[in-house]
Amino acid sequence: MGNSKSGALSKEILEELQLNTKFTEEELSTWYQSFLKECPSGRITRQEFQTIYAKFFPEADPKDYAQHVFRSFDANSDGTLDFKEYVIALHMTSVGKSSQKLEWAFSLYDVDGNGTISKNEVLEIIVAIFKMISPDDVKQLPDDENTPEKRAEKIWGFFGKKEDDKLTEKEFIEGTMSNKEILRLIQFEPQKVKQKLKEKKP
Ligand SMILES: [Ca+2]
Ligand SMILES: [Ca+2]
Repeated sequence: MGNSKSGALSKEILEELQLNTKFTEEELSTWYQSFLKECPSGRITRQEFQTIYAKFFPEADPKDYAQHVFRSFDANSDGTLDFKEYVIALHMTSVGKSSQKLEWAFSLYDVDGNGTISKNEVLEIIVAIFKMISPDDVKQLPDDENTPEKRAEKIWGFFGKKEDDKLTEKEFIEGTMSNKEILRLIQFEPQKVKQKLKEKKP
């Protein structure tokens, strides 16, 4: 408030976002105004992000998954999402090319951020995903993927990895692109949340 920066996007950020996302200047400026209306501080905290998720999954427990998604969006790891991180994240997860989506998925699964994925990290994300699947839907799942452990085991097997092996980003992306089954098993598409977030776009 009273800060001249709060009303408009800086030229620098605007140019960077146009370059990275192909949104137009008008789109970004209008979007920024509605972002500021929702988040007057210009930043989304982890707590606020979790609250958004919780609203759309009233019967599930999306807290853990929301935490992981938040971490993967928080590019500079400062514990908040600014407009730039928010736009790039939404771009990557909704309209981005599939290679960008998979880069994002890699960062989601690389829980400790060390550049490789372990089997435990796969399990951790799948456990979080299972907390968001309704019990009725779990009943519909094939027998070899109806628990987090089985599903993680199946994914790991598809990559041809041994128990203590690690997956590099290249292996993850190439494996996922060449095997639709892996792609299906690693993802959870929170359509409702995405649609709601997209409504903030002009
Ligand atoms: Ca941040
Ligand atoms: Ca890791």
